Amino acid sequence: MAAVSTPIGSGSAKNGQGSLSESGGPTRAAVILPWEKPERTAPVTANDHVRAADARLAEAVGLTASIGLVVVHTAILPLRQRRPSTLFGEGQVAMQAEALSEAHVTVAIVDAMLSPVQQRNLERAWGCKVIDRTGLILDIFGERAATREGTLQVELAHLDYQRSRLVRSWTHLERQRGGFGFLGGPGETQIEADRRLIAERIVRLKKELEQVRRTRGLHRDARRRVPFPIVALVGYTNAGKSTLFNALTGAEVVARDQLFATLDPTMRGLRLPSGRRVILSDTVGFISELPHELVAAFRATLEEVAAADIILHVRDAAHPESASQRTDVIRVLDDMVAEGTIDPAWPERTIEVLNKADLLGGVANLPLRTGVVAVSAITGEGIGDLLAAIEARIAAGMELADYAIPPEDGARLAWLYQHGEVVERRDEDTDVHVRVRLLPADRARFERDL
Ligand SMILES: Nc1nc2c(ncn2[C@@H]2O[C@H](COP(=O)(O)OP(=O)(O)O)[C@@H](O)[C@H]2O)c(=O)[nH]1
Ligand SMILES: [Mg+2]
Repeated sequence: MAAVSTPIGSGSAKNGQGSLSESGGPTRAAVILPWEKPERTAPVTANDHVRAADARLAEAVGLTASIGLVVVHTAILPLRQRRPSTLFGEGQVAMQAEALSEAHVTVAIVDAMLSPVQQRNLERAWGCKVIDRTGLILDIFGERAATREGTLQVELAHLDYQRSRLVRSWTHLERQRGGFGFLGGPGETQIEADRRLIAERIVRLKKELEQVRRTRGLHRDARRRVPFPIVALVGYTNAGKSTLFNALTGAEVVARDQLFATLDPTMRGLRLPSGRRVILSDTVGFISELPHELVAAFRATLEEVAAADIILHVRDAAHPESASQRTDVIRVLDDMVAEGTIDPAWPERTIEVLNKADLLGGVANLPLRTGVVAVSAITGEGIGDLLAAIEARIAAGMELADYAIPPEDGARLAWLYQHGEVVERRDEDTDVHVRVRLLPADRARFERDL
């Protein structure tokens, strides 16, 4: 396979926009995928091989874009051997140096594990920051860890990674991006700390993590914060979760409500056809060949899923590895059952969403099974059916409850009308008797807190 080099938007770079990143604009990034020849005996055709490389590159581009970097250049570089000094061959390094500078790239993501030496040599040759796959993924997890446990877990994985690395300065990016992201560094103190300090910190983190684990329940902060059922999107990176998230909520006025304005940007309000409000929650995508040391950190980012009332398992139906991706997602959630981080009934509140139906000739071309809905987040086909399926799933999970409420307690009564379906009401002198259908979580909340 020949080297594929696709400068995206390099035209605009020539118009002087390349200095944007220095003046605080979006960071211009490149994504470079080293690609090894398949074994001669491997049961794949040359065509499969190219498709697999393209899919892998698309994943890396998606990951890079998800932390706000603007991808202006991509390349797939066939590897004949892994050179210890720079991973890539001399000619490849030189060609990329030219392309990167022409596209005014300030960060190059290499979609592989790099040794500290390779990373440093590439940074010198290319005159920009070089981040490897592990570093990129850690940054994504760092941005998305929402709970104490998640934050600790990600920091732990980062320190582990850092321990084997040379001290580096990240000040340029840190200034630009700020926040918690590890691309910008978890704080100068840790980056500059010597190995002994890092080791001490790891020991302390592990202790704290144990402490947090002992006290955690299945009830999550995110769940308590919002008064509506949560619908969480899970699935592989590039399956179309964010596109679906926008397709479902795009025209939603509710998003501008005070309540939703205070939620993080990965949560948004959505009104179902019946008028019921739910919260849609986008999550960190699954990543192919996740480095082993990042597995725990990844799972910690799935907490939102555990707390969700409905899980939408979004699949790229057109992906060459669609079936094995499906199995992976199910296995990870099942493992979380074993860990006690999600309840065993999760499949009952899950809807499988076969996305990208447009690439397979439309929704009608996809096999229909119960619990599965085919859609195209891009064309909008099937979205109505998906909304109906969410609605039906929520209704199926509801329980009937009877309450007697003093008439002066208008707030509690209003709460029941807002969160449930009042199926019967009898107003008597002393009490209002209502029979209401409620989600189990809402019922528990009403009986406990209200
Ligand atoms: N053809 C097609 N492309 C889609 C569809 N949904 C998403 N995509 C594309 O797939 C890529 C990844 O989508 P994204 O929503 O970022 O995936 P995420 O990583 O799961 O959030 C983007 O290039 C989308 O434009 C779809 O229904 N059809
Ligand atoms: Mg996304």
